[in-house]
Amino acid sequence: MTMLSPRAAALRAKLDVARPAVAMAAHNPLAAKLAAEAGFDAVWGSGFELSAAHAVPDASILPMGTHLEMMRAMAEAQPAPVIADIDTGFGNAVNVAYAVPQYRAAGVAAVVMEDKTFPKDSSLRPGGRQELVPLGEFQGKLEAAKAAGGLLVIARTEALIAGLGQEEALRRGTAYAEAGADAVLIHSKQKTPEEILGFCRAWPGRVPLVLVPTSYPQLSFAEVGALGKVGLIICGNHAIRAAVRAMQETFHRILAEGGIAGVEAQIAPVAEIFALQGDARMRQIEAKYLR
Ligand code: SPV
Ligand code: MG
Repeated sequence: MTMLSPRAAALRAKLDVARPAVAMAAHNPLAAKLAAEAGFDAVWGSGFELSAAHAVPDASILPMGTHLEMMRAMAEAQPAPVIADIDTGFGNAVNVAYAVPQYRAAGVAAVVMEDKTFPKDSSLRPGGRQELVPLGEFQGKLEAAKAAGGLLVIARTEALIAGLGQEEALRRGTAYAEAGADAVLIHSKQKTPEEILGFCRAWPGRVPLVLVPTSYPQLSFAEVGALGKVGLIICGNHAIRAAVRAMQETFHRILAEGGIAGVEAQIAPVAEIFALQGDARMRQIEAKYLR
């Protein structure tokens, strides 16, 4: 089996159930770089964010290539491990067997694959279509993903999202760990953390859990750490939500004030954007090679 890449190994080392790693969502390389600069342990290559950035629903609308090239660009732009959200794996186990090596080659440290049917619907969408594939079928998909080697494979069960209850969620999570998953992502859209806390307490702890606390934001990272079961917390969509509000406020203010002077103090200076573009590196290249 191919050895873990350095960034995959670094991510694995950070999946510490006593002190969970924290990943921030990103939808482009700039957001990924800002997440790494802020100090997040990893970057979440969110399908929801990328879909939103294209102004389409998170429902298997964007082609795999669009997501894959964004993950590659995000991995190139900054040093933190990228965790790619590959949704349902773009089809069955055969599709997974062809897709995951491409993600490995793109430099991602981990893939997260969920046990919903293809095409998927967003887990958080009110009244969304939440149908799961049979447990055995998803084990086959996980085995196909693991066979690629070189990266971590995180299995995500949508049993709670689909309303199937804790017992089914535990049955699936356990079966996915047995199929070789390096961690199990358990998702809930309850507005309070009781459902997820119940699952975490009942989890036998065979592999670390992963949480995406979007719906129950009152649960702090310290409280998650105290459970001793969770290795990774994903901030699922906070880059795109922050960007949307910041752009709306700036755009409205410019039109309302009839000029751009008023927003000057609230937006990033142009010099900061040059720095984020890697201007320092280009100056070195210019000095060395431009004659
Ligand atoms: C994503 O960010 O794309 C996720 C998390 O998969 S959620 O949108 O909550 O399903
Ligand atoms: Mg997603």
